[in-house]
Amino acid sequence: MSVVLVISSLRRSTSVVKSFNSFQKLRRFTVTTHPAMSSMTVNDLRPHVKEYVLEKAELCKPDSIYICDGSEEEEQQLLKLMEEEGMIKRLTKYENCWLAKTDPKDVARVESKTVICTPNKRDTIPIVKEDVKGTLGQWRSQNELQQDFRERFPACMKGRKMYVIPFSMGPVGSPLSKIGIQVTDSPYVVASMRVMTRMGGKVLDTLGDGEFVKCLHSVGQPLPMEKPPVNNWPCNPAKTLIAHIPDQREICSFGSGYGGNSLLGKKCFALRIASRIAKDEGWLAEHMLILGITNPEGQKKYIAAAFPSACGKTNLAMMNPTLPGWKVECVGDDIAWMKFDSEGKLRAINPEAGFFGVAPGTSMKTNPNAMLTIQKNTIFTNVAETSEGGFWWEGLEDETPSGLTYTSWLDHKNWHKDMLTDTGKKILAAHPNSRFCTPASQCPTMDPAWESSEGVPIDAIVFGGRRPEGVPLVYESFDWKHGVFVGAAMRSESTAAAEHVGKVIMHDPFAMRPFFGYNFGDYLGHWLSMENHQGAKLPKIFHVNWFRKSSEGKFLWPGFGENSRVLDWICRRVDGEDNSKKTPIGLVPTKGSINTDNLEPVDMDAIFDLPKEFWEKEVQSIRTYFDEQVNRDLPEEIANQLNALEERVRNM
Ligand code: TSX
Ligand code: MN
Repeated sequence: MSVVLVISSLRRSTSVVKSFNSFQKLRRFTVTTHPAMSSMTVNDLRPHVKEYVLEKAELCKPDSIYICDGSEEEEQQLLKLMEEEGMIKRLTKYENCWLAKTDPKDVARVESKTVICTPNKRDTIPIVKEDVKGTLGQWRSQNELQQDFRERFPACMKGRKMYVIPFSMGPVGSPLSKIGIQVTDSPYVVASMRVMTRMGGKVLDTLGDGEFVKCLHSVGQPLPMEKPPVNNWPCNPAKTLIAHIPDQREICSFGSGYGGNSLLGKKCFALRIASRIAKDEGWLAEHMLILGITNPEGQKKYIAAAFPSACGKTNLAMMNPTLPGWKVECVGDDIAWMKFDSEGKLRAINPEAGFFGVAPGTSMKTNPNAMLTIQKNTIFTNVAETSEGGFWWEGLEDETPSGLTYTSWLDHKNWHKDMLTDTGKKILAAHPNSRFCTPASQCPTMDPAWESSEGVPIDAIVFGGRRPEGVPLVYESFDWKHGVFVGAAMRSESTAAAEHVGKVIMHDPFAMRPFFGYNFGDYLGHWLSMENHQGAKLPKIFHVNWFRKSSEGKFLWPGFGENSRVLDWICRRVDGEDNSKKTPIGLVPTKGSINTDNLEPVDMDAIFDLPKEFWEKEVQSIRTYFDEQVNRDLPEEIANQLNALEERVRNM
């Protein structure tokens, strides 16, 4: 029967499901409520929600079903329960802060096990060139996915409680928001979803009989387990699978409890499924921070910016500008949903309610506002702990009192920075992908409009990358089409996955490479089509690079709060100031138009130098990438943009 249900969930028709008497199904589960917790039962759910929940309960066979109300008391009960089970531990130095340590096999998103299922492969990914491995997502056929599900979900929640999480991505009731229902057998996921989304009964009221994104999650370890879980973190790495069925607005995730794989509102819904919904409905779901910036005259603008990992996106979103009289406020640090309003202005919301940020590198020096945010009500994952009951990670060396001892994320007691493994490798205190999960409302610089239901008006879109060579501090695209090309051609330095390989400059178009919900060629077509929107007043598009290095290998730009000098120039471009000059790659600041008052000496000539040989190679790399990965799905307009760039570089 479970198999039938899985199959039915893959087809549009739900008649098979509907033929079951939902009362009969309901009888098989204890529908109890925890004392002092939600009093809602499955019977209180609207028919279409109840049907989804019971379908998944019938499949996964949990011992009981619990409907989350999102209350403070519920959160406390769950945290207490996890503490008793040894899954989390209180960080006693702070108020309501917790530390979870995962099974070391479950520490990151797993791209190789993330798939999208559509009737045709080409709906999901471009047809790659012969003998090339595609890197723009992974397609799974309906038949294969049915088989995958049959091997995973039946009875996977035996002995566990199934939690039902009604959640809103975006302010509850906003016309830009969307609702999801996640069922999960992980209390860690419930507690984290309460931080990251708006969760609870109010969402169900707003949903009414409307559509919701279906989210199924299981850690994939029915009870009793054959072996006890590592770190009291049940998961099933061998069978991990994160599957998206965009036609059905459905996500099914198995085997991993780690954030990106299990907090389904974030990457799975707000980026992959939402980008597909956005294409269908004529808006944009992007991997972008949103910030508000006010100049000394009190004029405010909003900027949306896309950066690949390790570029300091959260740091920029929460930045304190060094330019006197300027103010930066945070709307969001990861995802932007953007839609034209009736005036043709692009308006953005942050669909999230919290920050799930990388911990290492975060400090009072790099991001004081993040440090202030995480002092209470925060769930930490895979960080180290101090003898004071505080958190610790690489990057906090200069900000910790002496005389403390440390326990590493892997439970090395008396950890110290010179500890080595048997094979001579450095032992880190915190996992490099360790996280804080913290309410956005606690950030001291949240924008007054961060929860506005109409969204904030976007004046500029910024793309960026970590580019040690050749790419100037900032440039503006000639027009919208060129701007879309700049997004498509994004690259960034990252540590290669393979060992012994140094740093490589990876292509990461729109910082969306792991998150496209449909064919990247069609995505480019959708971006290009924004120009045809009736009365569209499109934002200007820029590219920035905080990471250019001198020939001696030193960073040329001080970065962090000094980046406000670049944002100032961008704001004046938006206001139409004549402060740019044309180059082969775009419009760059005229000499002296970037405010360098009271800035340490900086080699502006080096920061804006455009070496011809570098750009010849860059054009080649972009061409090879487009040929291999996007192939015939590359819109002609983008191919034309590349040819035009090549021609301009030839004449440099
Ligand atoms: O986040 C960063 N930003 C954006 C800040 C708003 N980082 C950290 C990146 C890792 C996530 C940066 N690192 C930035 C930056 O603008 N720039 C750099 C490079 C850099 C690092 C250190 C110094 C200067 C530049 N200087 C000293 O350490 C003294
Ligand atoms: Mn992200």
